[in-house]
Amino acid sequence: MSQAPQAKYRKDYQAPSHLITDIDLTFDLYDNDTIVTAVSKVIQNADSTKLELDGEGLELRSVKVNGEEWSHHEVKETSLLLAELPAEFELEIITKMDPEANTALEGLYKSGGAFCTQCEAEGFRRITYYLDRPDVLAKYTTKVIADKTAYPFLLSNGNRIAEGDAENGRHWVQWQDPHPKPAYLFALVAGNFDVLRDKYTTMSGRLVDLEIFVDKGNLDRAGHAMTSLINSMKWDEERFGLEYDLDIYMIVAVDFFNMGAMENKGLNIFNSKFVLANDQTATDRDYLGIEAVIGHEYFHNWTGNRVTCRDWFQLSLKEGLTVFRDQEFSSDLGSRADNRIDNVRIIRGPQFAEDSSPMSHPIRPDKVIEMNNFYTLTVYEKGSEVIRMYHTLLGEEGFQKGMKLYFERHDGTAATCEDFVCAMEDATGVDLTQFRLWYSQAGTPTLRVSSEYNADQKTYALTVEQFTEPTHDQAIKQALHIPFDIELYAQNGDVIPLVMNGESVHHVLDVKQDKQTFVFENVVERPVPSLLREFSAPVKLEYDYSDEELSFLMKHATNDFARWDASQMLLAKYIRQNVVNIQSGSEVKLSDELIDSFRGVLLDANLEPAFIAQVLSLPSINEITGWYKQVDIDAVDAVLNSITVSLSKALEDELSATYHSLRQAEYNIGHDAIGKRALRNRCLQFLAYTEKGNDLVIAQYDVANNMTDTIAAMTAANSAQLTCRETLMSDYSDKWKHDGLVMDKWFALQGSNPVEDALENVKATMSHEAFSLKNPNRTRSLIGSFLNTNPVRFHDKSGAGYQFAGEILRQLNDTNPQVASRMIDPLLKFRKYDEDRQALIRAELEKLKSMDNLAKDLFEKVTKALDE
Ligand code: B3K
Ligand code: ZN
Repeated sequence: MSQAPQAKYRKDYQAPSHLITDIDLTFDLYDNDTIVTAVSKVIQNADSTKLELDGEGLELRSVKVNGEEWSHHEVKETSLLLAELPAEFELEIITKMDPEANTALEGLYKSGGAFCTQCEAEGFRRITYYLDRPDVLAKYTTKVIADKTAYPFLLSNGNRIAEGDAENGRHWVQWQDPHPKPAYLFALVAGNFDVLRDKYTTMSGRLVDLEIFVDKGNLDRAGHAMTSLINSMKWDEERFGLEYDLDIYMIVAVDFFNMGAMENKGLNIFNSKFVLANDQTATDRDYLGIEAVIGHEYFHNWTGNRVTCRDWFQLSLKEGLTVFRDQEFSSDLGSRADNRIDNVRIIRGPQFAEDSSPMSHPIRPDKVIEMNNFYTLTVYEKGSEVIRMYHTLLGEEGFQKGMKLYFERHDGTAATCEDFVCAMEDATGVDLTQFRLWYSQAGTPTLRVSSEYNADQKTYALTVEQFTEPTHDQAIKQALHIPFDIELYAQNGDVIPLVMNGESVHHVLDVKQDKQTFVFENVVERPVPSLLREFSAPVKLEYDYSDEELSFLMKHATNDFARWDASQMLLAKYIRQNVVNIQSGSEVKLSDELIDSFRGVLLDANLEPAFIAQVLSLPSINEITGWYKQVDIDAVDAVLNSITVSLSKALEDELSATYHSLRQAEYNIGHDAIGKRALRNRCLQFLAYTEKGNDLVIAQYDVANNMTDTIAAMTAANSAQLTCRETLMSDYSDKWKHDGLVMDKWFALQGSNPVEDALENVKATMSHEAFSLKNPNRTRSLIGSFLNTNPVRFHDKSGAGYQFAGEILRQLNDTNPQVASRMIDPLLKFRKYDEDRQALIRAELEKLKSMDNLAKDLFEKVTKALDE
């Protein structure tokens, strides 16, 4: 590396030296020599005659100011410096770039046969020299010129204003976006597609054209995306009063894409994984994922596009808020409890893990080397939990008042997280001074709770202590404002009204101090407390529940989430205990109490099947890893396997009865049907470990009329290592080998295959005809699942798994640093493992660090991990 990459700090924010009000772009598209002409109207915004424009990987052809060649310019490594500029001018820049060589999939690149773009966070600078920062908002006009046969569709943001034919079989289309926007929302697509069209009438009666572009032949897989889009538009009007603001909304599905999707104004570009689905190719989870991501990108139109971010440190302003909105959307359309449980699993698993890793950062980071490294679970998912806490503290009405004021104040501008807090405060009169700490403090707070019942006084005292362990980035922590939702139950299950100082109080307590005691009156018997209901804050809860109390809560808590949470706490107790048992050479034991509680849930006809399926899902090994300073991965794995086997033995009859009773002849994706399949397939995962397992799994695979059941059978065969595994895997591969997206499920199973020679198997799978390290979906499916969902094999003490990861990372560093940077995460957490493993992982990190061309993305993570 010529020079170590430099960090940027939030505190150094400065307004731009110039504003750009309009930009007129012309793209003459060719695979290797695309010429971009950018004509901008530029106005001085500070007392400066110099302007430094961002640019990377560009070949400068010419610079003109007010029509004259401008010699006062200097091409630097990542910028173009212009000098002696007038106060206001027209700037014309012509550059050349090579889309086909762009394997990083950032800026303008080719996906399959199509041209497409990805500009967030800082990809526009790979298209032309520009002020590539989110607080510079301009009106875009874009002309796209390309070969007419190969690229019949030429798309960009806004409305189509003109089109025509050009020389040599080429044609052009010109687009104009009336809404000023930052460069990261720019998009361009050129290709040959099938188009699914529909229309939507907004609440004020405007007609919007909806168009979904998919690869030729995939039209029968676009329907669910369209339904999801229409549902999103309707939901945002009904719940948030927000209406769409252009006459056309386009979504293009591409196969080569670094993340899920991108909210470019009027022209979303999607990873095809989040568009394409039919019964034969997609699982229920895929369908729900599509609904969530289509919703998410649509909701960005207001929270992200209409009000954007002043700088990238503010990313959670749009992402946390938009994740909250998409979670609410999914919850309103489907099961609230099921969604909440899924979201909480993510926080307690990978988000808590990130908090305690070298990459730990607050939802509003203070220091960034590569912005793409901060599209994290912390910014997104914890960011959404922070928005949810406003909602819990202010209620739906107060929250919506705050949203309204936020839009009134900031529509059409670039705002900060502080602006958002102010809007919430000013709209409701609630003081959020201490609450603001959630934006600046990293790490996971712990709430340590104890209780004391006084039978004479009839009082019940809950003492709540909060503390946050130091994180890699911050040593000193302060007390946060934590909404703490509780309920107290009498022995018969009745809810005990909460009374303090003679007055009835709300069930959400305001925890604000390091240590605080809440004394409840008129409590006539010792109650069972339900704590942190709905996971009212992203914290770890410590309370010494007995097994009886947890079983009681599994039956009597008034909401599904709390009942599920009790089941998880009960399991957690046994997992911890049994890890100790295994380490000391004794056997895994479960109590009758635990087995009876799970049997009770399985047989309870009043419970939703989806909920029962959640109760029967053990915490992931990654979540469990977070419970320990150093984890014994082999012991945890052995315990999880034994618990699965024990439960399947103890509950075999009930599991089997449930499994057979839930068969559905027809496939549909209604939420009831999804819930029933979820439970049935959960039962199958247990039954796979019984004697009948192999036959049941084969039978299900053979008769399955949908991908959910097919994959469930294969997953069961994979985890229980059934003899039928090979046959099912090769049958599937024969059928789907020409479809990378469908093969991803197969690659993921290969990655997570617990077989002893898993690594050799993964390596061999890399030469499968459907695999390519150039495609991020393929890479994530095979390599990502080996690194993240096959802990025992990946962490094999020979170190072979780490060496393999290192090799792949070095390759990806050269072709696609963003994907490399996602892949490296499990290695950053090496301190979780024993000394020998630590040394082996460190060696791989050191090797990466010594690379000459180490990308900023990996540089940032590797140095953070090693320099602690
Ligand atoms: N805003 C994009 C994410 C861009 C990631 C850039 N590395 C998708 C989303 O969150 O909706
Ligand atoms: Zn987003």
